[in-house]
Amino acid sequence: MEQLQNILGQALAQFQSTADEAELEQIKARFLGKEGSLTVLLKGLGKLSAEERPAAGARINQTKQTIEAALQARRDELRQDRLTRQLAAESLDVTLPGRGLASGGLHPVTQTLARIENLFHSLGFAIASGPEIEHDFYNFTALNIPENHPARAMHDTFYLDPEHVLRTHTSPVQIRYMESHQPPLKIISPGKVYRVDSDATHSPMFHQVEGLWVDEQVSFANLKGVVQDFLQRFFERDDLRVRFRPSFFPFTEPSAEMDMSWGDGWLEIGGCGMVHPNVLRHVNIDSEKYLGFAFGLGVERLAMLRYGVNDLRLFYESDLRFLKQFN
Ligand code: 2NM
Repeated sequence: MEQLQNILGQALAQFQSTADEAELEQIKARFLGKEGSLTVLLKGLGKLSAEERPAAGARINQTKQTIEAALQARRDELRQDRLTRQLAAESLDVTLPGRGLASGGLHPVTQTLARIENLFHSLGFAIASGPEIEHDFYNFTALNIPENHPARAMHDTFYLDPEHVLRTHTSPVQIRYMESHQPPLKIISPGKVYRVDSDATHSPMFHQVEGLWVDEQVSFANLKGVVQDFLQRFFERDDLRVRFRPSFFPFTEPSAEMDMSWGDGWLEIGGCGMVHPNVLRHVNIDSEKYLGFAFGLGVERLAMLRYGVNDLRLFYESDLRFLKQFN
């Protein structure tokens, strides 16, 4: 009896003495393991007399059950403590303010392109696009630019091979469109173009929008009206004036350069003309029945004027301090 009381007291005390779950299992072995003190007592029952044995066995088993219950209680306690600590360590304060996401914005040239497309669309023009790598035929030959024309020279044009170039204007889009559509047709072709040129006012890649209207009865007067209407809407100025100076392009005849009033002077804004009959012939449009006008505008130029940007290169330096102003 005394020994049992001792073992029980030690077991209860030692279970309480540790806060470590693995160590608790080692302590358990001291009492209930193969060599444990209670196990040894149970094995010793055989030495007792037949009369003493049942009562002693019952007491030992009772003690064993008490120890096992205490062990399980301590296990549960330690496990609960561990979970409580873990929950505290992993808790999140869902009321903290978020980190915030910086929102991006459209590049000023992209915004300008969208504005140009919207305005021409409202004037009845469809939007056409095409490849930036072009065959010599679409970029030059079909546009009545002869074999030895200076615009074909290496210093103006990025050649990929003797027959393929980075398009130097978006006119090839219009050639392709005229090949696959019958008049009347009324399109603009906005997009990237490439020329071997780089300084404060020239970028090797820039954007153009070209317009084309082919029908039985279109005149230079219509051209002037469309361009003036567009520019007045683009700059939101009813008093904006447009002036046309005689010029030369291989693909138009007659041809003109366009200026618009700006402050108390004039600014060159693009070129235009009546589509040359040779161009119409290249795309199998009857040049006796149809005629058309075409014009080209520089998108960066329009963006610089609209936003008051004085250096073209700012558009392509990816300086966020500059770009953020357009959000
Ligand atoms: C310009 C100036 C004048 C033009 C001509 C054509 C086409 F394909 F119809 F022949 N598209 N664009 C043209 C005419 C472009 O840009 C300064």
